[in-house]
Amino acid sequence: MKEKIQKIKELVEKNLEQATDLEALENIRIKFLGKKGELTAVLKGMGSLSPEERPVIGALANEVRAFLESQIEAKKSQILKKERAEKIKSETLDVTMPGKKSELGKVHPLTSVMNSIKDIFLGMGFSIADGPEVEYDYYNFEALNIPPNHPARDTQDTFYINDKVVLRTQTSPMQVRIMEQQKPPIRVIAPGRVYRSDALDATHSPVFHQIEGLVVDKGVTMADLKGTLEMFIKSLYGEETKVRFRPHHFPFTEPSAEVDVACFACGGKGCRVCKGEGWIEILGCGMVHPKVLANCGIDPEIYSGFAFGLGLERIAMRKFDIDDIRLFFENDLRFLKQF
Ligand code: 2NM
Repeated sequence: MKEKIQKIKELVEKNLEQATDLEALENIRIKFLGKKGELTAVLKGMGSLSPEERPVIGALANEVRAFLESQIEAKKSQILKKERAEKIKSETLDVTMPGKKSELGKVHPLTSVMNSIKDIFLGMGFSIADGPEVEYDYYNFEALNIPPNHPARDTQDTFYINDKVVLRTQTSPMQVRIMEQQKPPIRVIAPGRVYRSDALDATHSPVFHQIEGLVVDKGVTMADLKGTLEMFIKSLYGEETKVRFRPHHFPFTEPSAEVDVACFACGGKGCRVCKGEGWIEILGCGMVHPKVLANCGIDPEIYSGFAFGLGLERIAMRKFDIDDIRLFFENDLRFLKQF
């Protein structure tokens, strides 16, 4: 039995010399030292030995097993070292190879105009509010003094989720929420996506963006409205821009106005861009209706406020001379690359 063990030892050593990869190494381990391996088989046959021989052979077998295991480990690290060296040798860097150009994305034109507008209002001390696009009918209409039969509520314009829930048609519901939560002074803009059930064409999209603003405090007047909006428009379009306020009607403001700027293309003479008007409408505004303030828990005897709203797409279309609103939403790279 001693000889058998000695033989196995020699065989393993011989096999190890020839092994060149990890797989061969593992096969050797299994063949000789594994559960069904040759050395294990020898140990299993120890029952036939005499009681004197048994401990001697047992010790020898264990000694050989330990020796062979360490031999295998040594060979293993030798092979790994060699494989690593070969890998490093084969992976030389060609520093003269031209690099891969990674293309930079661009800011979407709507985002770019939105950022400019936000910056202007932040600079005037406004904060920015964000809120739900799926909104209660109450916040979108009722609280804003838009009664049940008002044409703005017509199902032709509004996407209804159910009797009480709509996709917001303006961002002013956010301002109702703010007036409910905050005591004046309030100075906030609410930018975001709004939804109207319009057919898609060159100038209409069922999804577009609005920025609405709100200021509420003691003693806020129409003069504050005019000053703030003139400053905003001149920051956006340039200091020389001519601005005019025209009477208008909104259910949530009284009095209400629309604001025009002198056509940047013809300077006011009338041309294709302003459709002969000489003026281009930019935004709607007004003094917040006392009923709206009261609906939101603000006493209209103590506080007053002004509000305004503008559409982002129309401003961006004019700024970049884009004649089709659909271009903003199609994500055609040939379009987006130009900004
Ligand atoms: C506009 C025009 C005029 C407006 C009113 C309010 C609120 F909540 F304070 F009543 N938010 N926005 C408003 C006023 C919006 O958009 C053309």
